Amino acid sequence: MSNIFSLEGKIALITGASYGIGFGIATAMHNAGATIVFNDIKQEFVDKGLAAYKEAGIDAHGYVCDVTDENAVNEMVAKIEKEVGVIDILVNNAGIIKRIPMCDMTAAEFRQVIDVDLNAPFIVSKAVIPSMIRKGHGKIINICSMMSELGRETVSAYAAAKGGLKMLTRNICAEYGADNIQCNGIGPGYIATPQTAPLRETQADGSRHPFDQFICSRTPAGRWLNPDELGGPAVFLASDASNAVNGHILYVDGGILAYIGKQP
Ligand code: NAP
Ligand code: GCO
Repeated sequence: MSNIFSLEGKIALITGASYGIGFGIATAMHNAGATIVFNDIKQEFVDKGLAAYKEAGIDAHGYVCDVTDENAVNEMVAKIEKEVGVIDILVNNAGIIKRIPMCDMTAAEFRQVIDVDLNAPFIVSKAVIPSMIRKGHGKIINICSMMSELGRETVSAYAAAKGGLKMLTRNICAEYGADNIQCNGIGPGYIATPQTAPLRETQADGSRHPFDQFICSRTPAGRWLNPDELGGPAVFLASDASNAVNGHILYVDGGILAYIGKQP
C-alpha cells in the first residue's frame, strides 16, 4: 500500500507557527515530507521562528503577515505562490485569547478575539481556495478548541469564535467538497504552550495553579498535552488518508470531552 499518510511534494502554510501548537504541527508535517511555510506578525518573530525551524533541521519559509488584514493575506499568498508554490495544505492556527469576565470585557476586546480567531480563518481560507480549486485538491485544517463545544468563565469571546470556527469548517466542507477540498478541524485539549502558561504558573506559596490541578483532574491521563501530540492527527487530516473525511472536528483532548472528571 502506497504511503497514504505521506505529504511528499505538498506545500503547507501554517499560520502563527513561530512556536506553540503551530510549530508542533509544522514539524510533524515536515517529517511527513511537506514543505513548511509559516507567518507571524513581526519580522522579529518570523526570524526567531526560522531559527527554531533550522535548529530542528527544517528549511522553512517565513512571511510577515497579520492574518486579520485581508490585503496583507492576499499579498502573502501571492508571494508564497510565486516564491514557493501553490498551497496544498492550510492550517488556520494563529489565535489569541482574552480571559476577562464578559461584563468586564469591552466590545473592542471581544471583536479583537473574533477578528483573529474567526475572521482570519475566513480571510486566509478565501485566499487559498481558488488555487486549490485550480490545482484540483486542497486540505484546510482549522484549529478549534474544547471551547468549540464547552463554555467556561472569562472566555466568552474565545468560545464564540471557536464555536463559529467549527461551523465555518463545516461550511467550507459543504461549499467546496465538490472541488476535492477537505476542510476539517482539530480541537486540542489543554496544551502546554505560551497561550496557557498563565494557567500553569506556580503560585506565590509554591503550590500549583488551581486551574492546572483542575485540568489534570478533567483529563483521564491526568496531565497537560504537548504541541507535538497534535502532529499525528494533523498529518492524517493533511494527507490522502483523510480524503473521505470532511467537515469533521477531531478532538485531540486526551479524553476530556468523554470524562466527568476525577473524584476529589
Ligand atoms: P500561542 O502560543 O499564543 O501562539 C499563537 C500564535 O499565533 C503566535 O505565533 C502568534 O504570533 C500568532 N498570532 C496571533 N495573532 C496573530 C495575527 N493576527 N496574525 C498572525 N499571527 C498571529 O498559542 P497556541 O497555544 O500555540 O495556540 C495555537 C492555536 O491553537 C490557537 O488558535 C489557539 O486558540 C488554539 N488552541 C490552543 C490550545 C492550548 O491549550 N494551547 C488548545 C486548543 C486550541 P505572536 O507571537 O506574534 O503573537
Ligand atoms: C482556557 C484555555 C483554553 C485552551 C483551549 C482548550 O483559558 O480555557 O486557554 O481555551 O486554550 O482552547 O481547548
